[in-house]
Amino acid sequence: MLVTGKEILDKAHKENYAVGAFNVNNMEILQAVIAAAEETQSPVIIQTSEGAIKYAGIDYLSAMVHLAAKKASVPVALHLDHGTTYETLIKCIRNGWTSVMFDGSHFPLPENIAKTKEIVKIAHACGVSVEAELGRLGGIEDNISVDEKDARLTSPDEAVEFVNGTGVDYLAIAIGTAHGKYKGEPKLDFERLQTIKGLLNMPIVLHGASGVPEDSIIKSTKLGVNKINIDTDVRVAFTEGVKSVVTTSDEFDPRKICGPARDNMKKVVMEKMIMFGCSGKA
Ligand code: TD4
Ligand code: ZN
Ligand code: CA
Repeated sequence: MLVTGKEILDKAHKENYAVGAFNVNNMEILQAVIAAAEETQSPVIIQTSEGAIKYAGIDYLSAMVHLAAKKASVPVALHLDHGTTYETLIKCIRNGWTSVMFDGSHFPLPENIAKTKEIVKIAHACGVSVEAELGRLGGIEDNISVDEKDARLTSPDEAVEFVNGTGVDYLAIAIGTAHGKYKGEPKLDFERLQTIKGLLNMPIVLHGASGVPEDSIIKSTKLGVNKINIDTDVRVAFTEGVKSVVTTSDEFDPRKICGPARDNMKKVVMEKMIMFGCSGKA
């Protein structure tokens, strides 16, 4: 069933576990994530970046995810990941997204607060939940590229000011993770996480979680992370699945190439759900 992000994450916050938010760009990824959620009885957040919307089309994504959610035996939220413009945010709200992220993390704090507050007003009037980000993650995505030297960990004082000033439902914080693949092993600032969670007492979001070692993930869920974004690890699972066919045969049936990729993604997503502590929480 389709639910809001807030419904899923308030429960996770209260019961102290994290829910996976997986980036979806096509039917196979969506089916893999939903199948993993059903098999582990996990609530799940399907998220689409602006790049995904550009690639697949907002109407296709909306129709696919609404169908998947309707058929699913677990709670499913449809979330916009790293929304940067009013245009995208309003379009997603109108197309049935139940959660949106406004990423104003590159603006100075007062501007980020003013813009986010406006989004919250509109989204909440439509029954849609809002995520925002404070601090800056390093790493590269299609629309977002942040040099390591510009990455900045979240200040606890600013986090309080930001949440009080905007009314967001959950906050993404920077504690040392980065988008994309890591060169070395990421070191997370758990003390900062603990401080922020204590001050805010609301759902906290961790971006860039692919490639973060299992013990760090488990520790961060214990300290109050409730939404964990995964993209790269699913991309890799897809590609490995495709390669396992195309490098070992002359196969040219897309179903026989994408099928194993879908199975491989499902396996990886199930592992994440169990690691995050959300299996059985549907
Ligand atoms: O927010 N995300 C996912 C970012 C996806 C960007 O997609 P585009 O290329 O379409 O812009 C995360 O926090 C996931 O980070 P990870 O390290 O798991 O990839
Ligand atoms: Zn992100
Ligand atoms: Ca990463």
